[in-house]
Amino acid sequence: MLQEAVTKLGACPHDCPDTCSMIYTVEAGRLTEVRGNPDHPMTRGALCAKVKDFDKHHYNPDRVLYPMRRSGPKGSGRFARITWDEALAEVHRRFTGIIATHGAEAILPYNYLGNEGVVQGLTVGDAFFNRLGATVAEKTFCGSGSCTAWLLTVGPTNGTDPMSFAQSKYIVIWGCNSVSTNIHHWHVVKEAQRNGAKVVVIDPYRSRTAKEADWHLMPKPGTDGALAMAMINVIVEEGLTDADYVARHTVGFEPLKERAAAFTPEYAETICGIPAADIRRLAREYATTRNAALRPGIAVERSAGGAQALRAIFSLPALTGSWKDPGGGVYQMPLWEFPVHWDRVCRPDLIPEGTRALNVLKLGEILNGEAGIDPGIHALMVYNANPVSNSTETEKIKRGLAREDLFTVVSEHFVTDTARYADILLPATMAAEHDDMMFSWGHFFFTLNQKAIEPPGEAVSNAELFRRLARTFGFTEPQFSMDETALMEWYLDWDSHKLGGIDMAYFREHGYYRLDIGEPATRTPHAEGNFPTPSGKCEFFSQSAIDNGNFVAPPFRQMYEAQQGGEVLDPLPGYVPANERPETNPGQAERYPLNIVSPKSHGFLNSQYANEAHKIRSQGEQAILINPRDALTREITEGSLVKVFNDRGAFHGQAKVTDDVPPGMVVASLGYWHSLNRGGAVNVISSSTYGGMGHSPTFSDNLVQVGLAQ
Ligand SMILES: Nc1nc2c(c(=O)[nH]1)N[C@H]1C(S)=C(S)[C@@H](COP(=O)(O)OP(=O)(O)OC[C@H]3O[C@@H](n4cnc5c(=O)[nH]c(N)nc54)[C@H](O)[C@@H]3O)O[C@H]1N2
Ligand SMILES: Nc1nc2c(c(=O)[nH]1)N[C@H]1C(S)=C(S)[C@@H](COP(=O)(O)OP(=O)(O)OC[C@H]3O[C@@H](n4cnc5c(=O)[nH]c(N)nc54)[C@H](O)[C@@H]3O)O[C@H]1N2
Ligand code: SF4
Ligand SMILES: [Mo]
Repeated sequence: MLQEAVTKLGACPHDCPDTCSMIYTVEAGRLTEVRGNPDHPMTRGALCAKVKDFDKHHYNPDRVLYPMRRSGPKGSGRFARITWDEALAEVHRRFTGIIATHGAEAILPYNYLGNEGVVQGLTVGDAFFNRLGATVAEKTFCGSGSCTAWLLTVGPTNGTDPMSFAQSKYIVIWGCNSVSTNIHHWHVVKEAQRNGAKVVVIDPYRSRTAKEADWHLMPKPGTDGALAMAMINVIVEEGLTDADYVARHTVGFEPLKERAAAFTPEYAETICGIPAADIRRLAREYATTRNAALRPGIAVERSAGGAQALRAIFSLPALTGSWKDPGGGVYQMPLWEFPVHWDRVCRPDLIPEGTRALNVLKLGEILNGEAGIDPGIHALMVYNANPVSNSTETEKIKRGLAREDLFTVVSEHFVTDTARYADILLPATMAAEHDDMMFSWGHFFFTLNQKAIEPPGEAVSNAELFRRLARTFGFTEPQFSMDETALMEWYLDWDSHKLGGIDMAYFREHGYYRLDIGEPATRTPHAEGNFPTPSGKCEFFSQSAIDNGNFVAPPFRQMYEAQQGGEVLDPLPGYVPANERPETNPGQAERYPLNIVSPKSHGFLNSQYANEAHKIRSQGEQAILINPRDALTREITEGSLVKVFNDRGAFHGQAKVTDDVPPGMVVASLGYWHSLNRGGAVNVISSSTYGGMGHSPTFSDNLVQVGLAQ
């Protein structure tokens, strides 16, 4: 007899602002289709190009299905199957040996957002590693500088609802490629555009999103601070501020005005390259159009001055009073108001007093002993992450991972560039094979992901992996034996008014719930100030920047109170020159004259899917976008195999000679695997230097040279 197809409501597990609600179809125990949920107001029934055949991803024959032990040299990717008991016993034996000799801090967890769920995501191993006494990993790949800037200026508020952009009449998308990276918000922007909104994109190259804008402005990478300060200059000089709003709901207008006085559009033009007349026009249009919204992306923070630029950007709507309008204000990362007991998830109370934290953007230095740490790292456990693709100075990471005395455990779906170095490789489930609860950084919905099929082989969820590890180490805290549903029940703050009295049964029936924090069409959270800052106002001038100094906000260093980093910060927004630009670093630019920007690809999700032939076919091989002028002087023509390099490393790609990129800059998208690409991938050239705040990365602040490959 034919079995009926059954459906389950799920959620996309990816590190993507859209957090789509999905419908899994299962026939005879097999996942046969994954669709976007038509009822969900952001998903609107459609998944992106990456995930629309998600069922096939689950059945990829290359998946890691069993625990394995390395059987070839490190990096060879050769493994032999073992049992779970053997794998766990070996991890136990090696970890306890290392703890006995070097102390528990010699063990470093490295994880990020391969999966983004409250249960299976960024924080899944924290309680276990805290209990073990391991080094606390600080993980600031994405949004950390921006969040520090946000908290200093407006505090932990969700800000503008991305759905409120339907009401906007002027939209500035700043360093964000929404068409590829936030497609479900782009639909809202398009709707506003059809209703007469002007869409402005600020991006150093003509991205897919820039091509669809009404107006595209091209600052040099890492110079947004000058542009934003010049906008403030024009708004103040031309009397375009909302004086009443400024007087009642802001702190530090006078010193900001004084700081901005130097940033005439003419001066800013010399820094960012945008004509002064355009800067004036942008400032005037933004300040004088009601319902003007800002959407800064993740890329703005990726330079020495990125976070300071963002503080200037976040100051704009308080200067003009656009927080008063539905579809005004700023959509940054609206994750602050999800009612989750993060202290229960991460268990900071289990961290032994005095345990050090290390930032894993510096993994190469850490593993090679350059970071001057004692004890050095003798064991590394990687899960939800692929540092060889996504971290910085990745040649150095590979050298570190090749150390014979380093014990490396990796939990993965595939034998990634990182997994190739594992001593013990463990099989992980994909989304349809486990339960999870997703918060979002691109809308206000909690979304339940329900297990729809049994995992293949011996794959286990991350939560189950840490249950098994905790049992092996004899840890008895109750959460180490709670199943996924019990964890969700315990983690969510069901008493919060934002959950409106619903329960798990509601989620199982409906799949998602919109937080009770106002309706998108009318919502104006800061019309009357109400900024959750120390002063209760929008802080142009931040006393805490002086008093408390730099800090890494949650969630980047576990989800508990912000960590103070010590260095005193500038109390005002401003322009800080990039580390690596021809004007600021002429010595380096002599050898490496081109700035490189490495945004997200359209077809991959960070490094995920970049091992699947059909996805590579639609995305194309690694391309290096270069201006015809820079190509000509290097005898590069369309399709030439080129080498991109600096002192940190070299990788190859195919030249795409195009006016989409201005002279002096090249673009190479993130995600390609070293093992499948000729000679490395883009992060071999990325510096591990922090950006200005929150220990953000500097992926947009690197100089390289490009030449024909030999
Ligand atoms: N298709 C796809 N979608 C994704 C992802 C993916 O890998 N693929 N990854 C997800 C993740 S983890 C994230 S964080 C988001 C990120 O999504 P976005 O915020 O869109 O970030 P990026 O794609 O890195 O960069 C966006 C744009 O910023 C520009 N840019 C780079 N440097 C600068 C600068 O200094 N100033 C300005 N003004 N612009 C600059 C780049 O040219 C690029 O076009 O996307 C998520 N969505
Ligand atoms: N040059 C450059 N570098 C960048 C960026 C850039 O724009 N330019 N972007 C940065 C940003 S914004 C981010 S967010 C980071 C992303 O860095 P990562 O979080 O490392 O990125 P992903 O490639 O999405 O995921 C890593 C791995 O997690 C695995 N995984 C997925 N789900 C699970 C699971 O449930 N369990 C386990 N055990 N594993 C799982 C996947 O198979 C994948 O190999 O990269 C950063 N690096
Ligand atoms: S990757 Fe983003 S856009 Fe694509 S299905 Fe997942 S949440 Fe939706
Ligand atoms: Mo990210």
